[in-house]
Amino acid sequence: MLGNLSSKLREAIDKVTGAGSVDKAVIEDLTRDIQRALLSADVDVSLVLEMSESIKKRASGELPTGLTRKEHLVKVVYEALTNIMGKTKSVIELKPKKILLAGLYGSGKTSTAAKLARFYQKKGLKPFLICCDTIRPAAFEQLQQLAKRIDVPFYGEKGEKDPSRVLKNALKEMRGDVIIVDSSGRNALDGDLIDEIKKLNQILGADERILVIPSDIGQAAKEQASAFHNALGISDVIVTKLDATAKGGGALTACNLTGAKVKFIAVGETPEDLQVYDPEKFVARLIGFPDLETLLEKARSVVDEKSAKKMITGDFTMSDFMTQIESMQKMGSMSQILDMAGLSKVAKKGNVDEQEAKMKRWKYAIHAMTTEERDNPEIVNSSRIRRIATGSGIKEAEVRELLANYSKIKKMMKQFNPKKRGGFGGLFRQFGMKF
Ligand SMILES: Nc1nc2c(ncn2[C@@H]2O[C@H](COP(=O)(O)OP(=O)(O)OP(=O)(O)O)[C@@H](O)[C@H]2O)c(=O)[nH]1
Ligand SMILES: [Mg+2]
Repeated sequence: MLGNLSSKLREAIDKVTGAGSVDKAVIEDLTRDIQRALLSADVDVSLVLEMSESIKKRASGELPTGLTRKEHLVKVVYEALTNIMGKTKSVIELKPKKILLAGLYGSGKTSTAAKLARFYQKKGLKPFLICCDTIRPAAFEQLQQLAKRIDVPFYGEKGEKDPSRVLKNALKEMRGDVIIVDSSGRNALDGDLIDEIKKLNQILGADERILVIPSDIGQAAKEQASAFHNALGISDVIVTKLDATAKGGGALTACNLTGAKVKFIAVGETPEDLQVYDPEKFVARLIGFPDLETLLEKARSVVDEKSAKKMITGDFTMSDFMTQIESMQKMGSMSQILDMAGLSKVAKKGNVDEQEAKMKRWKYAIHAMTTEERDNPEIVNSSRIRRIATGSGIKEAEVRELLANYSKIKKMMKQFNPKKRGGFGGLFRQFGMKF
């Protein structure tokens, strides 16, 4: 899978780790190899330069404790790729929504429409499919058959030439909660296509404007992504045909250009062949590193255990507090964490969303603090609060609440310090943490 990029990147990493010591020349060499690998995978040139610079900077940096140079390099390359395509497993919101699919001829829009319908159907929602491809002769039948196969309602008007009219009628006629609109493709980008899809977007008021790109798109990705992005404001990317051998650089380019992230990947022709984007699985394949998941797990536990220990013993600064908040966000949304902890039933949905939004605002407030304030939050007086509030766009009352929460948690943690008798030591030892 994604053969070229994977073997070249892997070779580049192996070469460095084969070298006795990692000096400037070795890092230069690595950077050039990575550039070559990305270029040959059809990643856009300016993006290649940008990425290889950041990889170079980080690869020459200090080696984190607990990681070998090789592990560190894999992690750096991994992060450079996922920064663009999506750092976390995509969270798919299960609520009523309107989806518009865009992409050139044969990119996989129609198949993806059915795949998405099947996905939401399995999650208990009521999707319906609308065929707004009035160009290709068999487009109507193709989607109709797929819809029948997965038992999802379908709307189309055979013989009608105006896709806007079809969409308007469909919206009047159909009831359901996930509306999926398939649009027509073209051989090349042209004004008609762009005008047509813009109109469809206006009528639909799409919540998700998804760019469907085949994994073998190559250098054309840039032009297509920017044309669709200018017309619609692409919100997500779906990469199709990842079951076939392909270079895959186009996905990177498209995400970088639109700022959108990969939402799903398609790995076959049937409606079942859709997977939620998972950076670890995706990039492991991309850089040809099957044991990537284990490696990242290790890297994460080194970092997290250190900060978790600080947290648990009550010996933490505002920065540690932020690390905790960030690592929680990296793990997915708060609602997912509550889910994992079996708490989702307890917390009403509204509260969880509120909590999540609050965590985000806290993060902004902590960012607006000086290093001194983060290390010693006790020094944050009223005038500092005012400055932090202004700097982060957060209400003063909320900055106060953050500080109060920090102190409260710190006090509580100190009280239950696992090193002390009657503390939480036993509990944490059960989870394999030693004190
Ligand atoms: N192997 C494989 N084939 C795929 C995948 N996605 C789509 N295809 C196939 O690619 C071809 C084109 O897919 P469509 O879904 O019709 O593409 P489209 O974008 O709707 O094409 P137009 O409507 O002509 O613009 C079909 O033969 C699909 O079965 C995939 O993930 N893997
Ligand atoms: Mg189609």
